[in-house]
This record gives sequence, C-alpha cells and structure tokens, in this order.
Amino acid sequence: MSSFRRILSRSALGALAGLLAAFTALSVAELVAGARPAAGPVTVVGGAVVDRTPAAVKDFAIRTFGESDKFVLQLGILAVVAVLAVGLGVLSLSHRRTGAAGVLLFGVLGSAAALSRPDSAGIGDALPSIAGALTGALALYILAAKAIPVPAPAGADGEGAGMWSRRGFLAAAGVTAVAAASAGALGRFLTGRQGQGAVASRESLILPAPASAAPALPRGVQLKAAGISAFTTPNADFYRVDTALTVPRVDAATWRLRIHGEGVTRPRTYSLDQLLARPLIERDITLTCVSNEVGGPYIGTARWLGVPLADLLREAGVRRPSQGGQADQLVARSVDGMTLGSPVEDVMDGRDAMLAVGMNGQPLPFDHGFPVRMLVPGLYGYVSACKWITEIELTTFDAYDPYWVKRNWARKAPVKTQARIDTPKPFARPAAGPVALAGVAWAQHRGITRVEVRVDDGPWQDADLAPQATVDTWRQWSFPWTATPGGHTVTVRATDGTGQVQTERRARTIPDGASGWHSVFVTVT
Ligand SMILES: Nc1nc2c(c(=O)[nH]1)N[C@H]1C(S)=C(S)[C@@H](COP(=O)(O)O)O[C@H]1N2
Ligand SMILES: [Mo]
Repeated sequence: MSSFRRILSRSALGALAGLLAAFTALSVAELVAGARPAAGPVTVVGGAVVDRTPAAVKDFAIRTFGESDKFVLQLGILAVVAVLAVGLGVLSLSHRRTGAAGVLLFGVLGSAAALSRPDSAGIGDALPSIAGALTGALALYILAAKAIPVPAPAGADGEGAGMWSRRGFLAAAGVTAVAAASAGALGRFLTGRQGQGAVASRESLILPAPASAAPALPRGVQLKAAGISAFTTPNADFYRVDTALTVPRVDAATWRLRIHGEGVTRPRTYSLDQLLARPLIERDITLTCVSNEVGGPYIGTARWLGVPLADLLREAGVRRPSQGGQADQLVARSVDGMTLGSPVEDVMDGRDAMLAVGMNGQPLPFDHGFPVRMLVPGLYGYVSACKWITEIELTTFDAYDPYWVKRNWARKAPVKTQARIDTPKPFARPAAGPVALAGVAWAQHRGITRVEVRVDDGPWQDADLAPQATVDTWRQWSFPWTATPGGHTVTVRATDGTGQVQTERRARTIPDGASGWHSVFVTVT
C-alpha cells in the first residue's frame, strides 16, 4: 500500500471513530434525558442558541425557514457536531488523550447550555451531557487505540499486522454502533412513554359549555373571494411561534397554576378542574405575532374558550393600577421557563383577557399551549399569549424584564393596524378584466372601520368590507378591480376604530411590530 493511501485509510478510521464517539455521546445523553425530553443535548444546545440569537438573525431565520426554523437549527447543530467529531477522531490517532479530552469539552459545553436555559431545573439538567461526554470520550479512546496499527512483530509481515488491527477496530466499531443505537432507541422509547400521560389527559378532557357563548358570527364575515384567508383559522393551520425545540407535553392531571406577587392578598394555586368549574367565556379573537412582517402569515383567528383572567386577579386581591394597584406588570411563566409580561391595566380593563383551555371546540393542541394558555386581545403574542402557562406573578415593569424584553423587544406592544392582500399573490399573472382583490385587516381591540386600495399611483378607493365580527377579530375586505394589461402595484391600507389611518412609515418587526403598507406586484396579461 502506498503511504498516501495508508494515511488516507487511517484517517478514515479516525473519522469513523470520531463519528461513532459522537453518536455514542448523543445516544447516551438522550437515554439519560429520557425522563425529561427537553433536557436532551441537541435540544438544550439549540435552546441556548435560540436564547442568544440576536433578534435580527432570529427574524432572518423565521423569514427564511418559516416554521421549519427549529428543524434547520437542530440539523445545523448535528452537522457542526459531525464535522468536529471527524476532526477529533483523526486527531485522536496521534493524540489519543487530547481527542478524548475534546469530547469531554463538549460535555462541559452541553452542561453549560443546559444550565443556562430559562427552564433549567438545576444540576440534573447537566447529567445527560456529562454522561454522554464520558461514554463518548471512552469510546473514542478505545476505538482510537484499535485504529492504530500494532507495530509488526519481528519477522512478521507488516501488512498482515495492519489487517489484524483493522479487523479489531471494525469489531469494536460494530459493538459501539450497536450499543449506541440501542441506548438511543431506549431513550426515544422512554421519551414517548413520558408523553403518553399528557396525551391521555388531553384526549379525556371534556370542555364544559361556556357560561357566555361567543356572539354568533355575523352573516358574511367570510367573503367568497378565491384565495382569501379563512375567517376562522383551523387549528392545524394556525401559525406557531415559540422557542420550544421540543413541544412541552403537560399532563393536565398534575398541572397547576399559581397566582402570587405584589398586591396579591390571597395567593392561590388552581388545578385544571378548578378552573373548568368556573364560568367560562367563549370569544373569537385574532392573535398576531410581533415578528409578522408587513403582509406576513403569523396571524390567525380562533374561537377560544377560557376563564376570564380579570376575575381571577380580583379574587386574588389585585387592583388595576388606575385604581391604586401597585403592580403594573403581570408576568406569565410557562413550564418551559418562558416569561411574558402584560400590562395589568390592559388585562383588567374589561376586555376579554382569558386563560384559554379550548381552541375552535377542541382542548388546546399541544403546539398551542395545552392545557392552558393566556390571551389578551389587542396585544402581540409575546406580551400576552403565554402557552403552557403555570405561574402568574404580579410585579412592576421597573422590577422585572421578561424574556423578550431582555432581548431588546419593547416592554409594551399593542397590535399595530395592518391590512394584508391575500389575493392575488405577488407576481401573479391574472388576465385583464375583472380581478378580485381581497384580504384581511386587523387592529385588535380597536376594530377596522375602513380599508382602501390603490392601484399604482392612482387614487385611494374604498374596498368593500365584510361585517366586523368583534373589535378583537380581523375583518375581511375585497375590491373589484378592472385590470388593464401590464405590470401593476396594488397597495392596501386600513383605518382603525379610533380613526387612525395605518401608517405608511416602514418599520422593522423589532422592537414593537412592523408597520407600512402591504403592496403586491402583478403582471396583467
Ligand atoms: N411558553 C411560550 N409561550 C409563548 C411563546 C413562547 O415562545 N413560549 N411565544 C409567544 C409568541 S411570540 C406568540 S406570537 C404566541 C404564538 O402563539 P401560537 O404559537 O399558538 O400561534 O405565543 C406566545 N406564547
Ligand atoms: Mo410572537
């Protein structure tokens, strides 16, 4: 064998040893994390990356990968791990201890990531990374030894000794691969079992009838235009925005909500049954994400069923700031450590702020916060819509910055007035003649009173409005356009219930929501 080929094939063995060590480390870590899936190494490292991602990069990720952003992130982490594993594997051929120490270093990094997560439950969260790194380092140490050819005994044929050693390596590699795969599979199994209680609790949950049903939707809230959004967004199509790399699966039977903090004279802890025994309200409410670009998809409307939040707060002794209450911020905390802060004034001013348990007639889907989430009509999701909520703390804006505020988003964020063109789509090629322009407009808790359309630099013309369901929902609009051949830019703007015309001023999503008019360019043929 030429020396070049020998080096090449040895390097390949080193690379394989590195990859197997990484596989072992991740599988063992998954197994140890089995009882608590959110503590798996890729999840915690991914979570730590998410926590530290600058808002601009996060916005880019959401824009580019949409709701697959988390999948792409995990794939990216695995790719980085694979590259580093190959490097450590090759290194370990000449520096066995250093290679193994490199694997241990990842254990330290993984542990640090786990402990830095907002939902970290303490040192136990570092265990998966520590156990994974120790076994991974051991695997690399052993495999590297097997990959180094034993010096040929005097008189023996050198090639033969190399062959022998390679056979030993392959056997060790096979054993490692099988053991690691088994550990990984067992970990997956345990994870699956753990979620079964939550799934069963959701399936057996029977939602009570509301004491106050949603007002019937006025006839015509749904326009007929092809391509317009559904007025009520089906649960399966409802946008999802959160930092959870593994969706929390909370068992409703053991779930609790604690209300405490400043001005709470009667702190209380509620079970789900206790909440469900209270008079429930049912309301159509449109929820919007602050990361929604002008014309973007992160908005949806559902019929929510829930407990009026202001009642619970009043029972706890909380008073509105305008009526002498000390606490002006309500911080909601989720089981995954997310914190969202809402103005107490908004929550208690008579609007339908609620702890929702139902979404379009179903218990909340896990993705949308089962068993209970918060909603405050009129506010962006990141300052109001805590999913998997488990704690409400009354405090002040001065005293505490929740998760997104620490990352430079605004403390207070009422939804900005926006209109969106649903049809035609950008760069569509409709035929000349009648073309239906249609879409949605929203200004939650203020309502929409007018939508206007402009073609190119022409005059603003009033669109036809579907009836307003409530001020807390979006409103559909349409405009019968007689399209002439050529390229055209269609622009839309809304006016809200306070008489404010939607601003033309373009603003980025950070810090408190995008603004500007939505335009679509089409080529009429
Ligand atoms: N626990 C938790 N709740 C959360 C979030 C989150 O990351 N974690 N994201 C918030 C944001 S930014 C929005 S816009 C809404 C989105 O709710 P949805 O995913 O049900 O549409 O949830 C809010 N509640
Ligand atoms: Mo959001």
